[in-house]
Amino acid sequence: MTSPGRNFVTLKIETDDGVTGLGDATLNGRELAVATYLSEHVVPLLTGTDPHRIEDTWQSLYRGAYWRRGPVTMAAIAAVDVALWDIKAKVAGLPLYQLLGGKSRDRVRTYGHAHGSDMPELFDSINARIAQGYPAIRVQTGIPGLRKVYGVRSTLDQGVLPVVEDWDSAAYMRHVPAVFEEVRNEFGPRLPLLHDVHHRLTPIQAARLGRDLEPYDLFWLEDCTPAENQDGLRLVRRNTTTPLAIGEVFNSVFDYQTLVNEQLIDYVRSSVTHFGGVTPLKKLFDFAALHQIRSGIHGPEDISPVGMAAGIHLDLAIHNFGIQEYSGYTDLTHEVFPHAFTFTDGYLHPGDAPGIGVELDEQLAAAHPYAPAYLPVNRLLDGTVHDW
Ligand code: CS2
Ligand code: MG
Repeated sequence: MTSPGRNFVTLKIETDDGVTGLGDATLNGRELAVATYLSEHVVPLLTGTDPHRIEDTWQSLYRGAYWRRGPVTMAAIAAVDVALWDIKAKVAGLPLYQLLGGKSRDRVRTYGHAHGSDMPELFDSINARIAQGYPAIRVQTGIPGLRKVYGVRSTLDQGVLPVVEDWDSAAYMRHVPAVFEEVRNEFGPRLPLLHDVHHRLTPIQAARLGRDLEPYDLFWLEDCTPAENQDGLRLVRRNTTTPLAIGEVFNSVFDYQTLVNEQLIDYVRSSVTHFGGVTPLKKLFDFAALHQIRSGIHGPEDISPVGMAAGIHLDLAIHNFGIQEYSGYTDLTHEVFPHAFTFTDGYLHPGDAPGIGVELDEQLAAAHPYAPAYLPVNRLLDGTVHDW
């Protein structure tokens, strides 16, 4: 575990021949649980096994635990899976994307985050992202009467207890269409715009918001309602043509079964790190492709450069790529995880180093130890807990 600006959990696997592979097991706010799951329950099972048997290892960790799915389990399995892919690709002397079928495109389109508490601040933030070359931009905004721009953390909220934020869905729904009206007027019709509702609306509210935002031609509306209620998306889908993206908190293909089979969404948002690794995420993307659903891998700062790199290899290789979220990292994080992937003019490339192309500076990592930190929690104006 290391905290070069925020906490990351990294697994390193070493073979008898001295080949090493890295995997990301970071679960924001629950890091110690995954680290312990790995060290106490997974590492003893791996010692002495054949690192080339990736599918078999995945199945034995998934089925062999008897207790299935869940973010802690799947982040731990993901770390093993990615480390083994890293090893296999290094042994082959190839960048991972070559083992996934080779490249389907030359580079990986990203979107960046813009946010502001009011319109001038938001416009400045969008202009800053455009100046950095981002070809698509996620727009989040302050809501009159609420204290904070929601769904955004500017700094690491370290501390023993989570920060409490406030929320009012009615105020939000009244305000957001007006924000997109102004953004479209200022930046024109071509700039791809995204928006994250962060699980806060009911299906009928989400349907209404999707409809209200149709004139502004969003690239996607993300997590419009808590999607463990997959049936709820039928109501949203029937009522709006705004494209929908879901899945950053999912950890298994079964979380998507209704959403994909009934084509209720347009983008699947899972990351390598939280979905059990490259092995199951490639399967999800192939399943999604049957329904013309595309990828939109989750890429916040709480996915480490190791998990990010694994995702970029997949982005380059799959046919039904949509977009990759990329928030960048602190300078120190880039130093702790020296990497072959590049970010140029808003596009990522995994690089051509053998493996996933990320190393870990263990000394530097150790100089920045884990520090307890939680995501905020949300309460309505009367004090009721709400989805954050
Ligand atoms: C967000 C995330 O990137 C996104 O779309 O929803 O920043 C999310 O809040 C964090 O990953 C939570 O750890
Ligand atoms: Mg999100």
